[in-house]
Amino acid sequence: MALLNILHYPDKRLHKVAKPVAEVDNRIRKLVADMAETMYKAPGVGLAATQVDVHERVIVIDVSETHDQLLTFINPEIVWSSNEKKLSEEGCLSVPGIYDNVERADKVRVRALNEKGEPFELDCEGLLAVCIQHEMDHLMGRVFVEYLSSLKQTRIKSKMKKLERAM
Ligand code: GNR
Ligand code: NI
Repeated sequence: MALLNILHYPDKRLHKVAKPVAEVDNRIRKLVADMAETMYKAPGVGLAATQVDVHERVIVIDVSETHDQLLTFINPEIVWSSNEKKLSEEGCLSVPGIYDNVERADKVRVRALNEKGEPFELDCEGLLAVCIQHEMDHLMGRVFVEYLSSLKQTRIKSKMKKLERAM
C-alpha cells in the first residue's frame, strides 16, 4: 500500500473528466487500496481518483463511525435521485479548512462495480448520499466550491494560494 498525494484547489487537474474503467484488474485494486489508505490517513469520509491525479471513475467512501466499512464504487452511475433536496455542510480534502452549505438530492440510488468487478446497486441517504454526489462531481471535474457564489470562490482561491505558499 502507498499514500497518494492529494491535489489542492485551484489545481487545474481537479477539473479533468475521468474516463470509465475498462477492466477491474489488479492495477485498479491497487489504486483502490492506496486510495483507501490515503482517505483514512487524511482523515476523510470519501475520496475520488481525480483528487489523486488518476482520471478514471473510481471512488472510495467510508461513512461508518468505526472506519471499517469501506465502499468501493467503480464506474458509478446515479440511477435514481429524489426530487427532495437537502442543504448540508460540506468539506473537501482538496479544499482544506473550507466548509460551506451545498444543496443536493436528499436520496440517491447508485449503480457501480465493486473491487471484484461485480455490479451492485445501493440506496444512499444522509451523509452517504451527500458524499457519493460530492465524489461523483469530482469525477466530472467539479469541486463543491463551484456551487458557491463567485465572491466566495475568489476568496477561497486566494486563501488556498496563500496556504500553498506557506507550505
Ligand atoms: O471527508 C470529507 N467529508 C465530507 C463532509 C461533507 C460532505 C462531503 C465530504 S467528502 C470529504 C472528503 C473529500 O474531499 N472527498 O472528495
Ligand atoms: Ni472532495
